[in-house]
Amino acid sequence: TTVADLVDLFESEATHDRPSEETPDVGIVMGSDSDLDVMAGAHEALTDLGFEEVTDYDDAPAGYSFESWVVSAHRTPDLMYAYAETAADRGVDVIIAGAGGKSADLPNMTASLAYPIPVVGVPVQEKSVDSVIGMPKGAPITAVDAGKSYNAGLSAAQFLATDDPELAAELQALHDKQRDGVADVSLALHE
Ligand code: RP5
Repeated sequence: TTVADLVDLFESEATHDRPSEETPDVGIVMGSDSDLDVMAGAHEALTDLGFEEVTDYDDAPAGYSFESWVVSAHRTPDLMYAYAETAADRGVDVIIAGAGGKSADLPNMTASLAYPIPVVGVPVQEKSVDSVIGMPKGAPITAVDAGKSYNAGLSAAQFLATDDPELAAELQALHDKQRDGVADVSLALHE
C-alpha cells in the first residue's frame, strides 16, 4: 500500500453517501506506530463504552464505532491533509489525535484542518504538551495530559453524548463503576 492509496481511500470514502450509523463516529490518528501503546487507552475507553472498531468501511458495525490510523504530520503531510479534510464527509464527528516528540504537530494541524470537528489532542510524552496545546486564538484544540489517552476516549464520547442520552448514561455508568472501584480498593485495605 502506498500513501497515495490511503489518500484515495479517504477521498473516495468521502464521496460515498452512507447513513451516519454506518460511518465511524470517532477517528483516532497517531503520528507513528510507536505511539500505539500510549494511544491504546483511547481504544480501551471507547470499547468500555460499547464502541466497536471499523476495519472495513463497507462492513461497519451498527452502533457507535471508531477508526484508527497512523498518519504522520511530518512524514506524510499529504495523508494528514486527506484524513482531516475528508473527515466530515466520511461521517466522523470527533477526532482523537496523538503525537509525541517536541514537534507533536499532528493534533494541532488536524484540529486546524478538520475544524469545526472537535479534536482531542493527546501529547504522547510530557515534552509534547506545549506543541499539542499551543494553538493561536481562533484555532482551538481540546487536549488531555501527557499519555492520558483513556481520557481522550471519554472526552470524545462526551462530545457525542451531548445529544444522545443513552450514551450519556453509558458515560455515567462507567463513572459510577470507577467510583465504586475506589470504595472496593479502600475496603480491601481493611480485610
Ligand atoms: C512523532 O514522533 C510520533 O508521534 C512519535 O511519537 C515520535 C517518534 O516517532 P517514531 O520515530 O518512533 O516513528 O511524530
